[in-house]
Amino acid sequence: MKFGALQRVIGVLFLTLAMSQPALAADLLFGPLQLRATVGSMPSSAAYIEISNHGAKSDRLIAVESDLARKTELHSMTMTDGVMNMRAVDGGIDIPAGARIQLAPGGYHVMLIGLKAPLNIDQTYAITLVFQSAGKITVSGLAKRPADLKKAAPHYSAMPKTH
Ligand SMILES: [Cu+2]
Repeated sequence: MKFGALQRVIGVLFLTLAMSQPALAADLLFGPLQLRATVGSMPSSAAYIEISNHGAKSDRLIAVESDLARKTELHSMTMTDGVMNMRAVDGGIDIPAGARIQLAPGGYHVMLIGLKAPLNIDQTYAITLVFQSAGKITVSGLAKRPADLKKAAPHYSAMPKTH
């Protein structure tokens, strides 16, 4: 009887292993891609997206590619003594199992440097996200006015209650 139970466990393990490979990409869920529409001949712009990892294993956003600009980089933005600092992310952004990362104005963003053409309001553009485990995933979304871009949501769980 014990042996039978073990066999069943092994059977389930094999099934899990067989299914885990194609299911990897589906473990990542994406919010809408948003791009900052350009004004005049702005040389660069940014793109934003929310990524949730519903899988059992952590993944990492290691790079971003696009045909929209000469260079596409993953950037972070931090405030130091009231000064905004923007820099290329070194080594990518970790997305632990069950976690969600937000690329949004004021934080992580996809930097499009040397745009080949303007990004027009309400037009659709695509970028390719490169993940360590899930590989390349192309997402598309609309360019929006800066005022219409979704801001980074506060981390409610980490925020102390006020009043
Ligand atoms: Cu940037």
